[in-house]
Amino acid sequence: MPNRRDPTTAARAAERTIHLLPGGSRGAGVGGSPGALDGLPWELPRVFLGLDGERATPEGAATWILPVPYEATTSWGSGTRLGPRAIIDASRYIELYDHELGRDPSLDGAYTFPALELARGDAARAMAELEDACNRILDAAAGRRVIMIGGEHSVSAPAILAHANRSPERLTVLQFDAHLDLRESLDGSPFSHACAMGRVIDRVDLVTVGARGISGEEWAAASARDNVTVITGEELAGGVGMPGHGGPVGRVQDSSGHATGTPARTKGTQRRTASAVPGEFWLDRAMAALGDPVYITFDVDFLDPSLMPSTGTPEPGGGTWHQALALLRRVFAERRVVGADVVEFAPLPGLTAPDFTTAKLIYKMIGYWSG
Ligand SMILES: [Mn+2]
Repeated sequence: MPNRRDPTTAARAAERTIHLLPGGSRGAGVGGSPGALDGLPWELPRVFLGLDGERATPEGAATWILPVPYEATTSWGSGTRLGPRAIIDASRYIELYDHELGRDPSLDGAYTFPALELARGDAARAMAELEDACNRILDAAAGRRVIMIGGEHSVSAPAILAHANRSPERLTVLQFDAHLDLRESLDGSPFSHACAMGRVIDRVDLVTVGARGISGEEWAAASARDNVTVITGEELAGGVGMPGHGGPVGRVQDSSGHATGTPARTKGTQRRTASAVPGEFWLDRAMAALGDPVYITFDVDFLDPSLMPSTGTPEPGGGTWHQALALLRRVFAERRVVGADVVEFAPLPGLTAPDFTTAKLIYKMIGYWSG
């Protein structure tokens, strides 16, 4: 665990203290206190990365973190309402220097909003409140990166709609998920976490990676649409994805690199030859199907439950940490990403590694996004 109170940090903290005083000591949690108390060994602020000073202010931060601990329609395991707090707590122990990038992305700053508390007992109203909030936050963001932390997956739909409504070009959603979430409704609610993509699929193109818990209805819906590309968990593992099914493999690109909308029902042997990196054809196929701009929704159950048990509907056979980063790295490098969320994290008491994994995933996204 990195010690944020190392000499370098302390020196920076001393600089910050000068303009925080008197009486505005953010880190101390003793607002209005005499400045002399600023030097006490207070814990790091309970905000993303534990930042303080100018780079943790809305104006001074290039990234805004929006916690939305909304949980209403969970199918099995519960606890996504506790997700944002656990992620934020864990994020304070991330090593801020990113050796892959050779820099410290936190220097661009990150501001953490208070959590949004949406209407309870009325999902339609809650979703309307969230879409309104996203619209107003995106207006205020003025180009800053906004990352929403769920909460259950249903929160993604209003955020995606807010982005789609303000994008002159058609938006592509890149979904990391064990599930397609393409149901029309679940348990009588069209706003269920299992319907998040079903609510937006008429408005956006969809590339979904890691699917392995798929209903017959969803598979049929995905197959019938040419704006949906599915990369299954089997395909991630080097298989061909739903062997014998054919299945929805979505758009392909012609030689100019332009998406054609032609169903790419390729055979496994052909697909391998096109890959620059053997065994990673799925990565090329995901990139080929991705339009521009892109919104990323990352359901943590994309990750294998051995790595990510802290989620409501875990499925075996998921993606690895490095597969997630490999795709994220390319998407941020090769597309214009307009927004992102990380959802469905439900902390398990006594098991902190998944909290840290999710926090670090968000920090890697910030690093790639700012590259
Ligand atoms: Mn899921």
